[in-house]
Formats: sequence, C-alpha cells, structure tokens
Amino acid sequence: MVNNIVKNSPMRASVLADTFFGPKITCPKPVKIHPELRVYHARWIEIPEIVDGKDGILSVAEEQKNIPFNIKRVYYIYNLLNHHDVQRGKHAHKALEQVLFCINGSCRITLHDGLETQEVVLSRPNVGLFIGPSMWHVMHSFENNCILLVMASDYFNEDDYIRNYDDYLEHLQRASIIDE
Ligand code: T46
Repeated sequence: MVNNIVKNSPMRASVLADTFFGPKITCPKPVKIHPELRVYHARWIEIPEIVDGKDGILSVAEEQKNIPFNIKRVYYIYNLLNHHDVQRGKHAHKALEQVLFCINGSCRITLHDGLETQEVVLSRPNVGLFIGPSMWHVMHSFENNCILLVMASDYFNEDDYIRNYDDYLEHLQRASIIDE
C-alpha cells in the first residue's frame, strides 16, 4: 500500500522522468569577465555553471582544478541586512591565498597592492576573485541579501594578518614588492 502511494506520487514520476531520460545539461558560453585586473596578485576565476533543467544552476569548485590551491578552510559572511555602509577586510595576508565568491546579491571589493588601487564588483555566483598574499582588500557596499563565500588555502591564523596599513607598506618594502 505504502509502496503504491510512493510509486504513483507526482514526485516519484518526476524523479523517474529524469532517471529514464537523463537531465538535459547545458553549459552557457563563458562571458568575458570585466574589468581586467590591474592589481598584482589578483585574478578572476570562473567556475562552470551547469544548467540541467528549470530547477536551478549548479556550480562546482574543485581544489587544484579551478581553485589554484588546496582548500583547507571555507567560511562565509552573511546576514548583512542594512550593512551597506559597513566595511570589512581592511587588511592583507602574508601568505594566505583565497577565492571569494558572492553567491547571493552583490558587494564591492577594493584591492590595493601598494601601488595600484582597483574596485571591482562581485555579483556572479560562478565568478570568483582570487586574492593572493600581500594584497590589501576591503569589502563594502553589501547588498542586503549578500552572501560572501570564501575558500582559503590555510587554517585561520591571526599571525598571517597585516591589519595596520603602515605595517602593510613596511611589509611590502621588506619583501621588496615596492621601492622605499
Ligand atoms: C579575509 C576576508 C575576505 C575566525 O575565528 N576564523 C576564521 O576563519 C575567520 C575568517 C575569522 N575568524 C574570526 C577573527 C575575527 O575575530 O572572526 C572575526 C572576524 O574576522 P575578520 O575581522 O578578519 O573578518 P573580515 O570579514 O574582515 O575578513 C575575512 C577574513 O578574516 C579575511 O581572511 O581575507 O574575510
């Protein structure tokens, strides 16, 4: 009896339809990502968008494939209701590599490498921003529904942060990234 109800339910029918015919998978043509990044040690990372029906899109990130490091940590920032004026980040990392995805809504990231400054918008769930070491970054202009997902190459370590801008400039000079 229970088996019959399950077998004849609309849910079962839709599961069977996919099982028998297979989902129709289309990957949209990649769109050129703008703007080009001028800052040192940052780049866009586009991951696939798998459109397998009218029931959403699936994007996948894999370490050492489309993510250029082993992913040791994932964290996300959310609940940014009425946080449009808030600024997060305002630091650089000594060694950490990260890829930031805005998987809902949008926000802006200001990148500064000691010489160049560039502001970019993160708004596409399948387009991530790689930020390497020694890059000062500030996240801001959060839309209410923004969710920022970050994949990181290492565990959390406060010693890897440079949170003071003068220390950051000194760090760049010591590392000979900018001239004195
Ligand atoms: C970054 C940007 C993009 C932890 O305990 N574990 C963690 O893994 C993280 C990321 C943070 N924390 C603690 C440290 C602070 O007490 O959470 C608190 C907030 O961290 P923070 O002020 O560094 O958060 P953001 O949003 O300014 O920066 C974060 C990451 O910390 C940072 O690595 O690059 O997002």
